[in-house]
Amino acid sequence: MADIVEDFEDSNYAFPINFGASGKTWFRSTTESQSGNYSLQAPNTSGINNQDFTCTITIPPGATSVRLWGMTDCETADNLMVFVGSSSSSSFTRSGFTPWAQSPAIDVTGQTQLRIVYRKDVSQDAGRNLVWVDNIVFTIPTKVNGWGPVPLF
Ligand SMILES: [Ca+2]
Ligand SMILES: [Ca+2]
Ligand SMILES: [Ca+2]
Repeated sequence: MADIVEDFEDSNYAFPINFGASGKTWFRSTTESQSGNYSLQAPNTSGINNQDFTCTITIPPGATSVRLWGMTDCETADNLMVFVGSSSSSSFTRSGFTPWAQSPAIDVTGQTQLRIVYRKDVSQDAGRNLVWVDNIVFTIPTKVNGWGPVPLF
């Protein structure tokens, strides 16, 4: 197994990250962190409702699973969600006030995009109205006979 890790402790990223639409982008923040000093924080969306704020990650070629940590301090009707590829079903959802928790291993086999979304419902903010992600770890399997990473394409 080989792991590709992003802990957001510097601005060099282990895989391409699109932080979102201009003006309301996710960003590196020291407000909260699962480890170290930095995490990935959703944009300030106070007063903004009925909208998704999306950070799109390019999945490293050959990766078969990903795990990440999430924390939320927002309204219970607003959600931190993680979507694989074009799926509309979230693989990891947190809402309300929840301390740091690690996602299960999420299957990303054959997929190229992972979307991290702060989804605001139709009304109301609560708490700090923020969500965070830290320590994103993609796993790339290696063959047991030592032939190296399994080619996907
Ligand atoms: Ca960190
Ligand atoms: Ca880094
Ligand atoms: Ca809301």
